[in-house]
Amino acid sequence: MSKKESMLPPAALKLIERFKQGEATIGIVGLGYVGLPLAVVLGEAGYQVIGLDVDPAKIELLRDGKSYIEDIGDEILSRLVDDGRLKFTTEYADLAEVDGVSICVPTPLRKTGDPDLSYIVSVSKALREVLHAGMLIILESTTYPGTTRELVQPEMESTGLKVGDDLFLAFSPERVDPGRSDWTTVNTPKVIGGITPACTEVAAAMYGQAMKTIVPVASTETAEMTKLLENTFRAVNIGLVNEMALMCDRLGMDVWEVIEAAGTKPFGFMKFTPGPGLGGHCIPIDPLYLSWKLKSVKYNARFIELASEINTNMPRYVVQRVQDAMNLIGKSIHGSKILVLGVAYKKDVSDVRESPALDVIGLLLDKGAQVEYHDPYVPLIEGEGWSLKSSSDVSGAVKQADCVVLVTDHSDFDYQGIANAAKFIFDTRNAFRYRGIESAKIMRL
Ligand code: SAJ
Repeated sequence: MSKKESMLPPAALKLIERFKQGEATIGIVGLGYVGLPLAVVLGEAGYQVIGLDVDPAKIELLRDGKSYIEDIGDEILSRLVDDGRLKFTTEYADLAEVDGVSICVPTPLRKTGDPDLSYIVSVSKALREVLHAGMLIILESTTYPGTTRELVQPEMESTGLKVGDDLFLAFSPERVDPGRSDWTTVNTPKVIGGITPACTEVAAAMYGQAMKTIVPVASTETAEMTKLLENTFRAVNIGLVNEMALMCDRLGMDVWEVIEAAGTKPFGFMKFTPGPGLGGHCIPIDPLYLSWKLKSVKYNARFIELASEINTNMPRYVVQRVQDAMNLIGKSIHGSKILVLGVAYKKDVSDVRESPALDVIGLLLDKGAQVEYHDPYVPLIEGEGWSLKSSSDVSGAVKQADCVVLVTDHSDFDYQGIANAAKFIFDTRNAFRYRGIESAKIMRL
């Protein structure tokens, strides 16, 4: 036994042994794009896994070995289900005997823009009823520094059990990038911060059997803040490059050429590209958890606020640029046929959460345009007071449109065919020129 292990409480040592011997059972609460891949990875590592979700339809599909997450195939899922390694339930009572639980529930924003921790709170209260000595809880949901200690720990300790002695509590940020196959749950380094050092050790032992690289940090707050830095870094840099687009427009310069040239610097620079706005359920939202927390200590997180302001304004800027471009060809947006190509929040995914395309379409409709869209991944979309179906006849829609606005640069669009057939194109992603397609009828952000 190492010196470090000899400092651990007996319950920690026992739990670490159970993880290392592969005798442990793990519960996963929340079976979305984080929880389901995590359940599969832990099952593959040899654990017995019980996946819990409040949606009975999801549980029914999973019990039948049917995956609803693009990164998880039916084959691997059904193999683990058939082997009895993966079980699924809607009942917290089924977690009463597990050794560890990972909480992978959403942390959205309320309409007011404040963090919505209701899912974490409800799960903590439900888990309280099945908590037992010698159990580990890991929170994975992205949240502001302090959440694990201020919200989850009191709930756990209201049972009379003491975190760090009888049971263990840690935070470990999810780093899942949906659709990515090079960096996965297994090979992406896993940051883990415990309420106490023993909590960190126990959590590292659980994940260490399944993941290649464990990165222990000093506390749950450090782990929570690490994730927020990662995604704030992206939001701020995307905001910067979007403002570069506005500045280059003002100066009559080509921002895409500037970025390509800057991107040739082999060190000290990381390329981001401008676009129609900031979509997805991570990057637009996570930084606002941080700025909200800082307000509680009377600090104004200016970079985050400014980036959010710039990124949020990009759909309006795109529509203004389309309006100006159409004026050049003697047309107004009002009454014109406009085809929006691609509405998912980023290329080659079907997710439309926070997608800027919804704002672009809403603004075009407000200006009186006749709007159609085509997105092979998204059959139907709804905005405030409108809903549209994806046009099935994309070549006909391209031909009939007065202007085609490329919002999401899906890889499988026929860019050359679109360029040949369209009257006029506004490209918010530089997608045509990236493919060597240039024409006087193609304007860029
Ligand atoms: N975007 C730009 N310009 C860029 C990069 C992105 O406008 O240079 C836009 C995208 O179109 C999208 C939004 O920003 O609308 C977010 O894009 P993203 O590439 O950050 O994609 P996400 O939201 O899927 O981010 C995920 C993140 N994963 C998690 O939060 C767990 C992020 O940490 C990953 O780095 C990112 O995937 C990735 O690398 O693809």
